[in-house]
Amino acid sequence: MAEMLAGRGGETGTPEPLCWLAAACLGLLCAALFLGITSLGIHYHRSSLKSTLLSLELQASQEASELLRKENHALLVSQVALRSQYSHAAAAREQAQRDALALVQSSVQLTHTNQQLQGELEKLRASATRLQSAHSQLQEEAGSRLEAERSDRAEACAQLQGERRELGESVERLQGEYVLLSAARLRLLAENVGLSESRALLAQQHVAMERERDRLRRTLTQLGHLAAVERQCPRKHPGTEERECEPCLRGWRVFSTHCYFFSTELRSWSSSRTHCLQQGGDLVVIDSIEEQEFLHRLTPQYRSPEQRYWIGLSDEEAEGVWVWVDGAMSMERRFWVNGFGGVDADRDCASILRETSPMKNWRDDVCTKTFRWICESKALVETA
Ligand SMILES: [Ca+2]
Ligand SMILES: [Ca+2]
Repeated sequence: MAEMLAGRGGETGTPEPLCWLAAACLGLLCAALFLGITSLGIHYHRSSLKSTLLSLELQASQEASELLRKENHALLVSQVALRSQYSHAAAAREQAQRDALALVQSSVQLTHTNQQLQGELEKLRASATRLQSAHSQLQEEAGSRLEAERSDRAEACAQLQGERRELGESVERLQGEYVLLSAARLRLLAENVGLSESRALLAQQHVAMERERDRLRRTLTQLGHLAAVERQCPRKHPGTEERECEPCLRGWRVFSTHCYFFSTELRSWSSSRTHCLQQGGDLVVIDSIEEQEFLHRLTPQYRSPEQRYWIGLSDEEAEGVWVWVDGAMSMERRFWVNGFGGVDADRDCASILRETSPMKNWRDDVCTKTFRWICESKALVETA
């Protein structure tokens, strides 16, 4: 353009400074325009850069916000977990405090127990010391005693050896005596056989004599009856056989169908029985409560313990087995005084004595003692 401007100035003959000025102004204007465009581009470029930076910052801010939100959530979760852990830790701390208190108490108790055990240990140590001392003393005593016993036994052994020799001699003597005794034993056995035969013979004689005794008693009873008839049945008229009988002998008491004699003399039990047999009766046999009461009524005047009446009851044959004179066993209707009538080898005969209770007045006594006695016989005739 400057060149164009310069051509036009040369052709027309216009002055050159104006051209140059116009060219300069144009140049300046172009330069200014170039600068404006350049600065505008730069400004645009800066604005673009700022926008980009802002966009990047915004994105970064959003990411940071998201990160913060996540961290916040994580922190909340951590807070909840920490609170739960704190609760557990608080409970554990309380349990630990209780355990610690219990441990303190246990420690105090253990300390007390330890002190007691320490005291007992001291006592045991003292006792052990005493025992050790006693043990040593006993060992010494035992040693001395053993020594003494050893010497005693040695002496005893020597003595026993001497006795053994003497015993040997005695054995020899005894063997000789044994031979003699064996011969004597054989002689005694032979004699024993002879004695056994004699005993059997005597037993047979005894049975025969008992039978003879019973026969004689029956004869005596019959004779008594005959004598009673003679005494109790006097003839109504002399020279005639017509008789009138009394139920009992004179001096006897009648009760029911029997007669009873109460003696005034004193005799032993067997002598009393002999008298009754001679009178045609026997010692009284009490075989009913009524008879017991009758006898009780007729013995009022004799209250002394020595004034008893023999009755026909004894355990001479077998101790403790009480048998009446008619052979009946006294198993029932026993009217013993308490403490009497048991087993007593010295007291084999029964007597009665008027006691407070009419049903308890029997006593056993020594048969050879002399008491009164009561005879009983059947009445010769029945009373109306
Ligand atoms: Ca009777
Ligand atoms: Ca007896």
